[in-house]
Amino acid sequence: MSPDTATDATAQTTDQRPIAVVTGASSGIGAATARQLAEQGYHVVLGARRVDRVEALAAEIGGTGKQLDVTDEDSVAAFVEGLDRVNVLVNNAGGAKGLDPVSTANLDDWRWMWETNVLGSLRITKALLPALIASGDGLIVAITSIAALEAYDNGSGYTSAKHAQAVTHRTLRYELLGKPVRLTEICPGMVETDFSLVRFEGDKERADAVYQGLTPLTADDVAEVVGFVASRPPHVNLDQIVLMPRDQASARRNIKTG
Ligand code: 8X3
Repeated sequence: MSPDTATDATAQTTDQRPIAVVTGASSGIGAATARQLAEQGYHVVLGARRVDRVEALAAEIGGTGKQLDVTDEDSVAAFVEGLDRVNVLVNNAGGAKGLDPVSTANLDDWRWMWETNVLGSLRITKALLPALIASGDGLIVAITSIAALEAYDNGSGYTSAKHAQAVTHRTLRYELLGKPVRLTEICPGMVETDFSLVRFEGDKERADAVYQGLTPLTADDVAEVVGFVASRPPHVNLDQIVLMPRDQASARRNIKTG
């Protein structure tokens, strides 16, 4: 097996490319980021629950695809097994479920949002932190959201989870001061991916309606920003980047809402 089609950790050790780990890499921003970083010369290790998808994409971009459920300790342990050398971690796995007011909040949806966005990012970060520090020039990118900066009606399960994920990430920025690891938070607004399809439990009509009447960002728009961040020299830390479509001015205001 050539290093370009490596599918196990053993093969990675013979591959001299820097290693980037991307979670939630089976679609959307995660998949686009994996492609972007591979183009920039990284051996990308892609993790997602849908292992067939990450294996297929890994084969295409000369990376490694592994099953990963960030909500499951054992899955995270198996995923990081053999990952002794890591230069970049992109915490992208996460998402939203539902749009319920606080008064009728669905606790199962809340649990899922907190488990994936907050604890999921925490699990992977903890597991890979020693390798990122040992790399001498590590980078952790958290894909949060403008929901990590603002509250909006009916979104509290997601906005609270994104705020918590972001604060954990920002705290780590302080805690790692003096260590060779950069930390960047990327806060996208409306990006047309399967984000809304997941939020609305597969209701395509409702999901499509979110992006109708305006031009949203694409997953590639966000991935290019991750690529820019990763290509900065070691002394440059881009702390927080907010990107929205021109048609959106905040989580609560876009050209449709006025
Ligand atoms: C997605 C952006 O505005 O739907 O993270 O919360 S928003």
